[in-house]
Amino acid sequence: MEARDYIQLEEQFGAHNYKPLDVVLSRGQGVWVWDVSGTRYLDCLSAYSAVNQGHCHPRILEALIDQARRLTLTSRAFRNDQLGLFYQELCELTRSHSVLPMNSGAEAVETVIKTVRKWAYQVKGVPEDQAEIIVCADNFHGRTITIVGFSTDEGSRAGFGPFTPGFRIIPFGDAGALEAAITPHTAGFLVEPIQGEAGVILPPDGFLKQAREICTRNRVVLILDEIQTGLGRTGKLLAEEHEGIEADLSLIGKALSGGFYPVSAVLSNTEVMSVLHPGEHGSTFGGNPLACAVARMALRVLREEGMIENAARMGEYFLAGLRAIPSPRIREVRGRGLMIGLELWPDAGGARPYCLQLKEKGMLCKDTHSHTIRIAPPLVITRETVDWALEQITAVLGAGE
Ligand code: IF1
Repeated sequence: MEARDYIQLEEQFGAHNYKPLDVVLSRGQGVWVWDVSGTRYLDCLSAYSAVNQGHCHPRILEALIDQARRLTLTSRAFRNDQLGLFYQELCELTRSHSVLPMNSGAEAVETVIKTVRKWAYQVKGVPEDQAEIIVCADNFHGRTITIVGFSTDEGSRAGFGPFTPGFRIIPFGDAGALEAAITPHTAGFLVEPIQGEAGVILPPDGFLKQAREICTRNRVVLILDEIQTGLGRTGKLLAEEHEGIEADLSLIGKALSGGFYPVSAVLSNTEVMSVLHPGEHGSTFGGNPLACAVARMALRVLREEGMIENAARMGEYFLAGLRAIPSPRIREVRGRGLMIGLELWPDAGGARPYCLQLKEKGMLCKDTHSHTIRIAPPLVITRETVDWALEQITAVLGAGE
């Protein structure tokens, strides 16, 4: 079969909730992926930071196969020999007090919404059904009805109402607005340390530290959504480390499995999660032995193979290289570690045409919010490969033409 045959099947039988580039991938290894015709591409999306460890990491693959031969799913009606070890290793690594394992990132977000609401009623004394959670404009936290209900992106929410009440929206990065939005009913503040989908938007320096102080002073649970920024992407294990703070609850997912399996988790370093009692929350696959075995190895290779430090070094090098490209099209280069956004001037005609040109040069990038090209390769990228990528980007976006 040719690429067009696979595309035709997708178009004929699939829901049309995506408009992907017409590249049909069949193999991945490290930072590289190959399409069905054998053409090689540098993956500059990493499945939105789910493949931080590189495609098909051999040690994670081995852990997957080994566990899959023994036991994949027990339900939480019974215990298994991987869950406790996963809890212990994850808590030690993130200095967390406890963990609640789920599957998708959105499920982790929904879990934290339920948890902080219950904490507000049972511990903070907020009147029943009056809890409020503050979120930021231009957020992206997933695709469930509750989550898109507090999105400010019309494309994510139009036609899906009615929505879940109990959310207040403030401008991203505005500590004064956060303070002003807090009421006696405020349960939590949910925020991405860097807004990924919004176009790799960094908050003003010190914002997270201010948010930490404001939340502590007002007894508001600080929840950091690190599903995309976490697990080495920004050059630290968790992005919160750049500001030397600790969230009350942190959400991780995506690279928690190195791209092999849906695994997410709510990390708690306070008593907040103790409001949950047996039978009040869960999921069929949450905390299954296969997920835990894969996640344990995904976390292990991240540390043992120096991927977090490499992300910091290569990110700094990549950002400097991008900022040195003489280009009338590039408005701003933003990012931290290997979470990079290349914003183009509106008159450049949008980011997607350049993503198509980069694809012809052997690089797979994704545009976001029309004018920004995301650059987020697996954290194992080498300096030579970054140099090669900079050459392609210069050829497509540089001062020529
Ligand atoms: C799609 C976007 C990124 C996330 C943060 C929670 C979730 C995500 C910070 C939910 C998921 C994914 C969803 C995926 C594309 C991708 C995405 F473009 F949609 F917005 F990364 F920016 N918090 N992001 O980034 O996790 O339920 O997906 O496991 O919907 O196509 P999930």
